[in-house]
Amino acid sequence: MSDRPQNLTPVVLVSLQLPKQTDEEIHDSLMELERLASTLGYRSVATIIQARQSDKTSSVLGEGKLVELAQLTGGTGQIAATFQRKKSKAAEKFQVVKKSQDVVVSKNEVTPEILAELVIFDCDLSPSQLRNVESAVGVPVLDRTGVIIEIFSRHAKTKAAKLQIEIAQLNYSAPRMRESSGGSDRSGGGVGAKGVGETKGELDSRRIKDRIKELKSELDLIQIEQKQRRKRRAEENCVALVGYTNAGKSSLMQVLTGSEVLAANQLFATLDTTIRPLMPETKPKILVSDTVGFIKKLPHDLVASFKTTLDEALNASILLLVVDASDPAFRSQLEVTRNVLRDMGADMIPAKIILNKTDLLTDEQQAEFKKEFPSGILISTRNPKSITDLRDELVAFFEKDMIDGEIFVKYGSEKSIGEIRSLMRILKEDYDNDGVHLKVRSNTNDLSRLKKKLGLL
Ligand SMILES: Nc1nc2c(ncn2[C@@H]2O[C@H](COP(=O)(O)OP(=O)(O)OP(=O)(O)O)[C@@H](O)[C@H]2O)c(=O)[nH]1
Ligand SMILES: [Mg+2]
Repeated sequence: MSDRPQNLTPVVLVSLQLPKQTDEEIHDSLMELERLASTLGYRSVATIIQARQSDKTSSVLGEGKLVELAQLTGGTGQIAATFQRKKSKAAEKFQVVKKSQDVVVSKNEVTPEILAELVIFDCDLSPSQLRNVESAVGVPVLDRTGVIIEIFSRHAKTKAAKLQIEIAQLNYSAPRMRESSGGSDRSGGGVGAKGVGETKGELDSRRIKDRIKELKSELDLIQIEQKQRRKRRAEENCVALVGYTNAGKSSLMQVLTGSEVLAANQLFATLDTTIRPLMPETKPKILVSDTVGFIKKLPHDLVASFKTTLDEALNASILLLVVDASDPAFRSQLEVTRNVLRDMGADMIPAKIILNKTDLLTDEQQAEFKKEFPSGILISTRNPKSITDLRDELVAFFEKDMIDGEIFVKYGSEKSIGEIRSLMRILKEDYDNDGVHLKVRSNTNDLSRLKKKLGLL
């Protein structure tokens, strides 16, 4: 932990180990939570794991553990009957000013010289659990969904992504607001304000509902446009890059297409689908799409947004399932990817497993993975030869459904040559007195359509 920037907000990570969960699952999940937290600029200074029969108790943790946690944050350790969530802007945004001294607190070691300013649970908490724990620890508490939604909201760039995240955020915060605003403050009604007998909580929730409706109809409009664009592309050859977050999809997109998409060592760097032609360009053109990454325990509301964005991938003729083969948890990450694709009905599309980041693997590991994934392709986006080989495989994939044919274009019909060049690969061209004889490799459909057009059929 010593090589981390020291100006990051110190946080405590908390995990519950339920009866069916193995130590390894808990460990991997906590490692991932730590990466999610660091994507938001937080630094984990302590981790607490407690074995529990259930995650549904009102205090989440046992009494003793709650006190232990509170010692790391400077809280009382007691659940207060009346607790108001901190109203400060900083607390709302989960950003708290950093304190001066810096001592790393390791697991279960209570050294409260530096107090954690935020607590993150690696599970989802109900609004009342969240409030109870906050009252005991005295600092804001986030759950896994809260963290992921926050990352999405910071990374959303396009209008559609922003709308989707705002809907997810409102759905997430609505029940929490109802809890904190209490049941009193009943109103007799007023101009444009609360309805008769409506409490402040009910008013807030009505406003939220209205806003969600508004956002959804805006989103619908955008999605109609997207669908039309997708329809136009349906005829084209498409490869979709899909996989767990941070697997290297955007990096692969960059090297396959020469485009400048954002690749970063962050979780959920990409939230929108980008489509670019494979470079050097092929005939017919092959389009590559980069998509949003997957993660375990994806919040419900985000699953919906994901699916719309991922619909793009459903159009593809082939999926490249990109995995970070240097991550010890990559097998379970691949499983998550496959499950999401199955849920979306995309498991019928031909798929190839791409084991990325071979530069971080030993020769023995590479040999082992080749055996384990005989049809997998090992690459490193940093090794140009492996990328050229992958590109050749893709071209071969699309060419295997093509046929060779001959087309004769009379002088005077040269306009068709442009269309032929854009759709087909020209293997040979011979000119004679009447026109040009072309030998082409093409889709069956394109070939017969053009032949009909030229009166050759
Ligand atoms: N060592 C190594 N690092 C790589 C390789 N490919 C990608 N990376 C790094 O892995 C990190 C994640 O890469 P991205 O391309 O952003 O991953 P992504 O799958 O698009 O991630 P999301 O957009 O979050 O879903 C970046 O820091 C990359 O530089 C590789 O072959 N070797
Ligand atoms: Mg990406």
